[in-house]
Amino acid sequence: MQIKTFKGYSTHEALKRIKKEMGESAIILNSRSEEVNGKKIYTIMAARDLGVEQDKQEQEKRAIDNVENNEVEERWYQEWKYFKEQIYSLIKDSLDIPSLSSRQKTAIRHLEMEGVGQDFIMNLLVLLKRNGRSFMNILNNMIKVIPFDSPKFSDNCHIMVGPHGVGKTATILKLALKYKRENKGARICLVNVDGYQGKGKLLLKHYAELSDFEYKEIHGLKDVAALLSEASEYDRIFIDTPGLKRGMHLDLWWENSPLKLIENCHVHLVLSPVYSREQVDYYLSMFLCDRLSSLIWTKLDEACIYGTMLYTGFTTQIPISLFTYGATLKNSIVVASGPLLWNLVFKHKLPC
Ligand SMILES: Nc1nc2c(ncn2[C@@H]2O[C@H](COP(=O)(O)OP(=O)(O)OP(=O)(O)O)[C@@H](O)[C@H]2O)c(=O)[nH]1
Ligand SMILES: [Mg+2]
Repeated sequence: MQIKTFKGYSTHEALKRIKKEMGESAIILNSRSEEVNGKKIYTIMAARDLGVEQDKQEQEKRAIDNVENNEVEERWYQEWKYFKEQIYSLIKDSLDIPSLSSRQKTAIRHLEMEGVGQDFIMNLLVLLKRNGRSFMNILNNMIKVIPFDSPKFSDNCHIMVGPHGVGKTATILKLALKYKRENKGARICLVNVDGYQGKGKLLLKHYAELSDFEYKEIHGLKDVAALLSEASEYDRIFIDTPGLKRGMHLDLWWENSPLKLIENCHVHLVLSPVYSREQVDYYLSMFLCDRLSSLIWTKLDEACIYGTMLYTGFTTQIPISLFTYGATLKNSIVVASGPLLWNLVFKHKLPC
């Protein structure tokens, strides 16, 4: 797809240019006028689909380039990881912190066993040595938690991204039902960009019918333009996306997706503590980018350790916003908070 801005001394002139360059199938995304040196200039933003086939070819070519670059990066990463482990064991032994109580030492050992990773432990030890503040204060500063219902996430449009099968569709349904329960008469729209995923699409459609939500599908720019023109009618719009192919990156996928027209939205990366740190690293290499607003952790009920949540929160500095902890849609979702997180990590206590 192609998006371009056209200018003219009249809308007619700008439209003529659009027609000439983009053809009859072009769609108008927005238009505005401004005065420049006393003359009115009309600016129109238009878009056209270059065709699914061309988009697909471009995506595949870029995916192959990515795989080649990733192999070189992977070798560097493994070497660097090895050096870091050596340095870590040397520093850890020499880092004598007399003020550490036996409870704190036990807590640090527990965090190590949870799999938070060496960087996390090193940072914690250095901060404890440097300013000796309360242990929990330091932990709370290392991991950001912002509840999903905080004003920070007040835009009505929420987009879920993440690996296949992590629970994106289930989380959207749980969120929509929760929002409806807490806000009587709320207008909620469920949107499927998950074109190839029959099951997710059917689930969204089914629950939309049952629960009186609006249901929409996005297949191209026109659908997004239509959604944007109605967006203010909804209290919440939840958008479901497909998992990404190996070698694809969220930024690249986004660039080629009609979703790129959406400016005001929150993009949440959905992950689960059942993944190992290596698996999380792999997913971060696919999804980590500036557009992410929060981390949502699913399948807490299926995990036996929770260190990857701290590892990811610390390495990305992206706030944790939401937890889900059950395969059923009822009573299995809660907005994140510090106490819930630490109860999970230190006591393995589920939020329910
Ligand atoms: N136990 C448990 N199961 C969950 C949770 N969240 C989702 N699931 C289950 O995980 C499976 C996959 O969930 P989906 O919502 O379809 O996952 P998805 O990310 O949308 O998957 P794709 O659309 O295939 O990428 C379903 O069987 C869900 O019921 C959770 O918090 N706990
Ligand atoms: Mg799905």
